[in-house]
Amino acid sequence: MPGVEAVGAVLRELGAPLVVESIQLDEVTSHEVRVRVHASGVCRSDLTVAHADHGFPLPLMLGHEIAGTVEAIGSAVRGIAVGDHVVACPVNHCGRCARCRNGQPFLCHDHHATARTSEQASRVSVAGESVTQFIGIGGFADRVVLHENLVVPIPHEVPFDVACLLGCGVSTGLGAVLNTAGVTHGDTVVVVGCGGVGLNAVQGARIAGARRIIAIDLNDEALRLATELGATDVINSSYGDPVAEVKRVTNGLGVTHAFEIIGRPETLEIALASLGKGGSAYLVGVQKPDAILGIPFRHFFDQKSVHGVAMGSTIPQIHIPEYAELYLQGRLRLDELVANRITLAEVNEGLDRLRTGGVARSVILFE
Ligand code: PAD
Ligand code: ZN
Repeated sequence: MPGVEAVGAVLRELGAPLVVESIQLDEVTSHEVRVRVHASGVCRSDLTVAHADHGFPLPLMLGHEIAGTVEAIGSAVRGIAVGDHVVACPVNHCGRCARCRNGQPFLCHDHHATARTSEQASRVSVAGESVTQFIGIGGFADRVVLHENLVVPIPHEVPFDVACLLGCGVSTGLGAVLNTAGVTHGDTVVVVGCGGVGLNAVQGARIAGARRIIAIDLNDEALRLATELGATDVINSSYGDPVAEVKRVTNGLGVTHAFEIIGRPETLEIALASLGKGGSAYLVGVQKPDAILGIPFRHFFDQKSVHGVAMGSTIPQIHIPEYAELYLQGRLRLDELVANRITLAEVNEGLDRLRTGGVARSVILFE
């Protein structure tokens, strides 16, 4: 098979370090795009999937926050050209089903439509062995082939090392607040968990004009960044009862919207208990699919609700260019979110840093 040589970090065994090796990419088919990757963010979801079985066959190419330059396009690709600067967004969507046509590609009925079929050659392989691309991207590599629906052109002025964050961490955090919840001026917001995603929920609340933005975390550095990005109040929940503090700050009323961005029953409980009557909680954090949350019944007497959040209800082709524009205007802050710039060889250290409670992101830069 004629193809393209590349280098990527492959997960061969759950819990084991990723192995940097030569990979082979198949030629693009009609609806695919090949991207020369310049920057790839290391997200908590990569770490989660590297350590527990989430149903992705091994060997697996992790990574899904990429920015780069288009090198090749398939014959049917429209609106993306060779030389474009692009980011990838893992909202796998067919573009044709009722949900997609209704402006909800993040709920697509046929999200496998962006994958190759079992009759086709794998997009990525190592010495003839197929490698799974995590959520259709597999971005810990210097080149990727992916479906055009996951590729969004951005202005050349946005540097690659921050642009990569637009595809997942930024669009999930910002989108949960702006799109899923539709927070508006006058609303009061709690964000529980101010990491790579949560800090963007804080920024989303600032951009939406929320009256009060209360950031909760265990880590003072995360809370310092939250203040820089727009939190009006911060609470370190390791020092006391965060809910009592939220009630104090809101004159006993509780907030209108609370975002859980960790994925734990006890932090969802903080979010729900922080709400005032009729308030809405949004569960952004991810757990294994069969995990049980155990929500006390009392919350529902006050007409509180809990909503799931799929990728911040992002419509990639609409929202990502919007977020890039906000960045160029200085209204969306991205530079503060990148804590470390590393090489592909250091990918395991980047993942470890998430585990040991580091703040903000590591971004892999390619030559
Ligand atoms: P992160 O590790 O960068 O941030 C997590 C933050 O939570 C850190 O600042 C921690 O200090 C803080 N934290 C941890 N435990 C507690 C606690 N008990 N109380 C208070 N604070 C705590 O992760 P991230 O921001 O990259 O991702 C957050 C979650 O969002 C994670 O579960 C990830 O898988 C999920 C996610 N969801 C979607 C989606 O579409 N729903 C998309 C992308 C990521
Ligand atoms: Zn669809």
